[in-house]
Formats: sequence, structure tokens, C-alpha cells
Amino acid sequence: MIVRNLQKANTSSRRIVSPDGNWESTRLLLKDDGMGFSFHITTIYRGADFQMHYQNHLEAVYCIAGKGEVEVSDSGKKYSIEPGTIYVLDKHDRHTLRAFEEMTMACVFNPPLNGKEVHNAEGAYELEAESISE
Ligand code: 9YT
Repeated sequence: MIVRNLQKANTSSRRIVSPDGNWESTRLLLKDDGMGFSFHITTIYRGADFQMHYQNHLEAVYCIAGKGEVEVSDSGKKYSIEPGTIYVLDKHDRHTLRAFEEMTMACVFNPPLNGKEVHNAEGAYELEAESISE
């Protein structure tokens, strides 16, 4: 069994702060854990407005707190995000995420992240990345 605690993980190398200033994410479960997915608690900072395109991953994002919207780039369709909303990028959808308030999200990635990933120029994570030490 694996048991971890978010408050403790927040003070470890599991907490990744995005260099673009839009988000931070504490990665509670990663590839090395062998579950076939990774699980993160992500904070999207208030005012963030950025595009992502997870070409190499599927992602599900559940909103725990805060308010925002996600816009699907191909269709221009916008969906409000509030506590209880889940959006699922089942088609590797290019999308823009906007935070009207700071948002707390639970994120699941398949395949799992290694640990240190931040977005590349296209808003994707590479499949190869450094893992974390603890
Ligand atoms: C919702 C989203 O994709 N935010 C970017 C950070 C990502 N969830 C992560 O790496 O944990």
C-alpha cells in the first residue's frame, strides 16, 4: 500500500512550480509507483490564462475549489468550471484554461508523469522526463 499526505508532499520535491507563473502542482502519485496513472493536486493561480495540448497524455481534471473556464481550441466551445466540475481531455484536445479565482484541481494523467515535467512550447509534456527523488 502507498500512503502519502498532501501537506507533507507540499514541502518536498513533489511540488513543482511552473516557470510560466500559471500553476503549481504537487504530484502525489507518479510512474514509479506502478499504478499506470499519476495523480496530482494542482493550483491554478488567479488570472491564469494559458493554452495546453497534451499530445502524449490523456488527462482528467476535477475542480475542488475556485472558478474558471476551459475553452476547446478547435470548436471555441467554453465550459464553466466550478467545484464539482470534471473535464476530461479524451481526444488530446488543445484547450485554454482560465482561472477567475484561484482553482484547486485534482488531475489524473495516463500515461503517468515521471515527476519533473513542465509544459513544452506546445503545452505538452514529453514522455521522457526526470523523476523525483522522494
Ligand atoms: C489542469 C492542468 O493541466 N494544469 C497544469 C498542471 C497539470 N495538471 C500538472 O502537471 O499537474
